[in-house]
Amino acid sequence: KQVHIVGTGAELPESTPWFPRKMDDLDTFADKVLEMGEELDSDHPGAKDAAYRARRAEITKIAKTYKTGQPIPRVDYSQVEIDTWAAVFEKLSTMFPTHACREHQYVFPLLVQNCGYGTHQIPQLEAVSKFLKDCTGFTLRPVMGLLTSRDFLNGLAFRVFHSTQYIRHHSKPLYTPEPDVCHELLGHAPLFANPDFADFSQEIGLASLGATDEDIERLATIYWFTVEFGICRQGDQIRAYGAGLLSSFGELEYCLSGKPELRPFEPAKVAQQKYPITEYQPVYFVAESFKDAQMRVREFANSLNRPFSVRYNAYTESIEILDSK
Ligand code: HBI
Ligand code: FE
Repeated sequence: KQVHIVGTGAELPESTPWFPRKMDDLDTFADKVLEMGEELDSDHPGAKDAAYRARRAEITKIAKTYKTGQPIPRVDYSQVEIDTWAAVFEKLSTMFPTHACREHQYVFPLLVQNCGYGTHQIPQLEAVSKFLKDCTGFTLRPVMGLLTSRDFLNGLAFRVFHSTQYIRHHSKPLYTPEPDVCHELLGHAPLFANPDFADFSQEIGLASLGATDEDIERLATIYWFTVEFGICRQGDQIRAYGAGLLSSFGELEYCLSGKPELRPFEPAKVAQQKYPITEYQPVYFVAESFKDAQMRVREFANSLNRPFSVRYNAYTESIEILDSK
């Protein structure tokens, strides 16, 4: 189906990859998960635990059937699951005051007050999603596991963050090879309550709509070194804002230890950086602020090879396509 570009009568080139145009187009992502959606890799701590796998299937069923606009169904977590959360929560919350950026520290107590954050329960996605919506318009959507980079980034254009709802295996509370509810709620959620960070994240999402596969790769790399592993300058200190850091006891310590290499956040360079996914990062990029990072990403996005530009209409929850670059 051809799509007209506003104000020109021109059409999107046939070769443009499909992208969601309205919020409920995101419903089509539900069953397109990469590995670990249902099956677990052989090196996953829960791979041989049939009860754990069955429990995951029970929880991911919510994401499989979830539709735009519905409240996210609650999960009644077991005591074993709550104990896993508690171990992660206790360990990380002692480090946040010295290692997390000020935006994360500002929001964290609000999540305790409003969303049930604490040692003794796992917060419900619905409560967190409602809170974020009030702060910045961001919402959470339950997801079965890893989405493709394209689908995952496209969601951000709508201020939607795809969030897992299951928890890591209890045998290794401080380790997970994939996103889980601890990573999403302790690492990601607090930052999406910050308006500048929300704008920054959406900027990456907008750039990903209809982008070529090569440009998706570049944007996914920028996402990796910011939303997942970003650090930022705050006064005379550096602090972590990336969720991969804020949800990892070991790497949170390491990234600010002076050992890894730190470089300034310049998207064109960041986009070319190779990175390991199972070890600590050898290099981190330092943002001066979320506003500055957003401006740089916008400039980078304009340099990409896409013959149209887009903007999000929050009233209609849809994407408008414009011809001017
Ligand atoms: N899918 N559910 C989910 N969560 C993520 O954090 C995620 C993803 N897919 C890809 C991805 N992250 C990134 O590594 C980038 O490729 C965007
Ligand atoms: Fe993440």
